[in-house]
Amino acid sequence: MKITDAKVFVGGPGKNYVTLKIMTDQGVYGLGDATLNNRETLPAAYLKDYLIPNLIGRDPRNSEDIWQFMYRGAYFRRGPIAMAAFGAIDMALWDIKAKLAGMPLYQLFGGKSREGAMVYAHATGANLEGLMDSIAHYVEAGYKAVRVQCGIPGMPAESYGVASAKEDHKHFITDFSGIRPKEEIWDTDRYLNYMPGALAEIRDRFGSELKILHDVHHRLLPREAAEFAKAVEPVKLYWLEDPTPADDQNAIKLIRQHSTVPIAIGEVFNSIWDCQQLIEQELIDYIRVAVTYAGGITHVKRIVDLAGLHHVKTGFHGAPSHSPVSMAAQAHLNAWAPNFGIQEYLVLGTPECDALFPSNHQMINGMVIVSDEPGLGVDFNEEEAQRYSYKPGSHPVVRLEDGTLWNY
Ligand code: KDG
Ligand code: MG
Repeated sequence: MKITDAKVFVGGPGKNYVTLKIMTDQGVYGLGDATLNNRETLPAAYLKDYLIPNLIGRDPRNSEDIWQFMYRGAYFRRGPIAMAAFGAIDMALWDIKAKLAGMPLYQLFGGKSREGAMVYAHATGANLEGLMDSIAHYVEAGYKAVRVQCGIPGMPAESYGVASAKEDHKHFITDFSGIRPKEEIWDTDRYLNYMPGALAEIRDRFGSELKILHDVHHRLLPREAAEFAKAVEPVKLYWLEDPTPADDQNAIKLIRQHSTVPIAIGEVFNSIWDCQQLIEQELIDYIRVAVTYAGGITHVKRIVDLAGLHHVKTGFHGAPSHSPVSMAAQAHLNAWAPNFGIQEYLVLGTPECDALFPSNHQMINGMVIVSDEPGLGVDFNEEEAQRYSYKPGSHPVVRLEDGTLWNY
């Protein structure tokens, strides 16, 4: 069996999904997602210029050897661009393998460990009142877990995870007016003064059952994060995400020494080596990697197994930049993983997205029910894809009030 061709498409409804399709001499094809948010053309170029020419003629069933060839063969290892490109190829090869076996992908990992995988939605408000409405919206829709972000009094409205108006419970990261980023202002003191009380009010309003998550989005210094984690301990968060930038992983020790709040980190990690210290030293409770940026199923499965040895559960990244292809790959891992925790879930099933990526994965009452079709269980409509093309866009950047550049 041989790989005969592979194509890369960049575009999508309001997105720049990077979709890979690998064709074989037996008519079976596989799909992968290499969408690296706001840098989409780079993994696409890596795929087109270096990887696809090296795939033609190889046996697609040898996914491990192909993974090692891409990783070890590159010499310059790791990095989100390369790992996103490897990830797409790896997903497509597992898709082909499971289609050949005539089984849903989770069967190749060891079958299902659960019937449905709990997800969390993003509730958001320009202020606390708006956030309360947004949480109520998701609770009524059946979600058991909700991430909560709101505007901070005295801080400019535009901030990570915060809806600028009552935008149907949504917030947007990418600005498609061009590649020059918008700037947002961050004020740590205002955040530290306001957010613990706001979280306590949310807990009071919604009671003890709701799983409440909160994303600090890398904004605090270690001591500030420890203060915050201590202050929010009575709220019993499901998790506190990215309290500090995880470049300095020792910093998490300080937070651990001061608080038992569960910590979730890893959405910007792209290799098991990024995760190793936090997992082995048991400094986190949830690992947030995504199959898209972390080398695909082959590599993420290794991370999940390492995490399992240290009581760390999964909480895969599922921001709206992930296409239904990588979300399907994660749905299969979530169905299998013995140490599954929760899945971030924002593929908001628009008719345009469903037409581009038809699939039978379902979301019922805040749970993803994995498709039983052979392979990843998601298809790609190439005719629909012709409607879309790459749109330049960017993440905002963040500055402190005095102009100092800060962590987005
Ligand atoms: O592209 C950046 C986003 O993926 C990130 O900001 C989303 O923090 C995020 C989250 O938790 O979904
Ligand atoms: Mg996050």
